[in-house]
Amino acid sequence: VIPGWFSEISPMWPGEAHSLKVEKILFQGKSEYQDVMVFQSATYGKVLVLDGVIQLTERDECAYQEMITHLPLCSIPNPKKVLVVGGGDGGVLREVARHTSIEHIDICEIDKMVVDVSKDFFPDVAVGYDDPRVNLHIGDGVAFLKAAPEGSYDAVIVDSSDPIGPAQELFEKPFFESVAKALRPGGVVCTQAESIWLHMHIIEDIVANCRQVFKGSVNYAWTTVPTYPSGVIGFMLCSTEGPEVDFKNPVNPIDAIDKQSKSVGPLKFYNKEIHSAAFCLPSFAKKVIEAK
Ligand code: AAT
Repeated sequence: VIPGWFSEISPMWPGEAHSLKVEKILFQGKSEYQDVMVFQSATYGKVLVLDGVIQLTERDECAYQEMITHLPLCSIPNPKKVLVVGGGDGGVLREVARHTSIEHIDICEIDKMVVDVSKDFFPDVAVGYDDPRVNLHIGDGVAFLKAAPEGSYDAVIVDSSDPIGPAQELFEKPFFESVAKALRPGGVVCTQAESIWLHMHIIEDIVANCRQVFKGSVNYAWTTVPTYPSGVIGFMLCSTEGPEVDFKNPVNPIDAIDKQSKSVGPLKFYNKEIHSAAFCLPSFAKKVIEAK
């Protein structure tokens, strides 16, 4: 550990630790679920850390939040009702709210401290909560989905932390089964699905489970986020049986929508070329993911 630097050390990426120079620690607390910290970094703006793991930085959050949201929502026509699991910082809400077709947004975040801290320190991210279509539920996403009415959502976005701690069950088959039940026929799910460089074994399990649970299409996409471990992060995109979803060729272009979003400024990362490109996999990953 280098004095004055934050190093991201975890058994999920043994033998490596990305470091950021700390200018000032702005918040440190312990919630019922995890350690919560916010610091001002020298080069990535403010940083939100849970249990020692970086959740977002002001500089690169756009890459993650825009991709995890618009990959699913631009793949279906007229999404109206969306559920976000996790994502307490509000960044995914900000992105969902760009879609004018949306009528109702539920969010189920387990940790109220994440919501409060984000509103205090990350106003450009937590701005997502200002949208009147948003309904915040504080609780476990697993229980929320079990109790959700069948066939009610067009899309579920699982913006979850890593599978150590409160998010563990969000990576397991029973959870995917309740997601499938909560979606309408031809509805879509996008879940945070870790790094092809570090977690091929986790990805392999997720893909195998999803192929059993989701009878429509099952795809893996990825993007670059410099402050996430190995600098990349992936998403599992699946659809339920019903109207076919071709994730690689978006049917709901964002360009027209983006011009209407006045309050949050234009998209910084997502566009239609990068949408399709996100599904191109390096050969080593293709071999594992497409063989399943
Ligand atoms: N958008 C920022 C990125 C995140 S946030 C993940 C959120 O999931 C956290 O706020 C955490 O409190 C919440 N969470 C964890 N478990 C649950 C649960 N069971 N139900 C509801 N919410 C939950 C993800 C960062 C990815 C990091 C990559 N290394």
